[in-house]
Amino acid sequence: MIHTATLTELAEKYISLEYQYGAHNYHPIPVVIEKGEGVYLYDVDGKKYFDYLSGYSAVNQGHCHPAIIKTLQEQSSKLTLTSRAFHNNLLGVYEKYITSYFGYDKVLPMNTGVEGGETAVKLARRWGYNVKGIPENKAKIIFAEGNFWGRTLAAISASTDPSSFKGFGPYMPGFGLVPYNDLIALEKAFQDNTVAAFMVEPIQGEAGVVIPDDGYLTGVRELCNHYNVLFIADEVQTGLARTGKMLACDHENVRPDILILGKALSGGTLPISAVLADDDIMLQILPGEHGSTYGGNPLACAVAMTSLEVLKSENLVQNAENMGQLLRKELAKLNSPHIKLIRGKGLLNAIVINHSDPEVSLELCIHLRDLGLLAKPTHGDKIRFAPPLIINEAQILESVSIIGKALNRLSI
Ligand code: IF1
Repeated sequence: MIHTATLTELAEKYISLEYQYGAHNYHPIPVVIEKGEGVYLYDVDGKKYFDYLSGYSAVNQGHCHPAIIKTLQEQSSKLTLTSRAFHNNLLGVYEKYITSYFGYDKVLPMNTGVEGGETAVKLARRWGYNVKGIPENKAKIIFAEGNFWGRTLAAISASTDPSSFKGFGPYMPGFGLVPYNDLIALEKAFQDNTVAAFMVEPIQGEAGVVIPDDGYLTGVRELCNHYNVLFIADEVQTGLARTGKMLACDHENVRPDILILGKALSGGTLPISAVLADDDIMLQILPGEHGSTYGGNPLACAVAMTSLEVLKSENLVQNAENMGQLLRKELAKLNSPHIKLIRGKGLLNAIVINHSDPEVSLELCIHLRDLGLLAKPTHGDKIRFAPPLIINEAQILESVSIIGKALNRLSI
């Protein structure tokens, strides 16, 4: 039994509306948020919390960042959508900005992270047929076990998590799997010359912040070069300063052939994703062969440029690195018998607790909530700690004090 604070009538009212009128496709932590500002969230009763999920790394710049909101307000009162049937005065400016920001020839703008993944898979297949010479409809894309790149039928066809794919078959053909962090298995898979690409997260977020061995990404790059296979990096969650580098691939200075970004590309204000590649890949898709209603809309272009600018102007890469090191050091100093493992890079961290029963990690998150910090378990015994990258030293120390108190409240 979890002995925790009960919800107020007001909070219960909002939750019951969701239960009555909304699909039951989530099981949220019982808290009702009304306001976000920087590293803090406020519930409908005015209680303040540290946000240690950051919208799954969509809010790297902090909630309602003033500069991003200013851009959002100004552009949204001027022009929000032209569709791609017409040009506008922001798309080309944004495309130049983001391609020089990350060093690629071109960008294909989409909306959600999973649309970015779908776009990358389509680009890889088309490149496989037109450039690598793979027979029509025979292209294979390899993924790593434990991957997560979204909820579409293609994305779940690559999944090894039954809660993602079970009961939604039949699945996308031409997808293969190798163990994560295993270069021998990857090279074996590449013996098949119908393989067009390998799509991988540089750190697996949903799997519980699984960090591959040093040299893994370098090995992926070398094998992809050797076997003429495209390296697709899914940096939807790990990108944009989250891991203490602008891209997680930068930890090994490897350059993927196709880069997928999302989430914090808008600072948590609206869905914006982007797929970057050089001309030999990007120009395989011809006019009218791919796109979306909102992809590259002028509001998204304006917001994305400000969101990217904030990462640099507020030095969030370095802050994520410094505060991440401090967070892991202070968590270790707790010496809690409940903590089995602390792992992470930058401010993408997780603790693995010493209890396999998912009820225990949920109980811990409820105690954290009562003490003023919001976090969520992933895959049973892991709890992700990923605050906005603007967090400062005093806030880290206060957070760890809360985490220590919550661990001491565990009833086992
Ligand atoms: C949910 C998880 C995280 C992602 C990576 C692509 C996407 C995601 C590495 C797709 C999205 C989100 C989805 C969201 C919760 C969250 C999540 F728990 F589902 F797995 F972060 F780990 N690549 N991740 O992490 O991006 O289409 O959602 O914009 O489905 O509840 P999206």
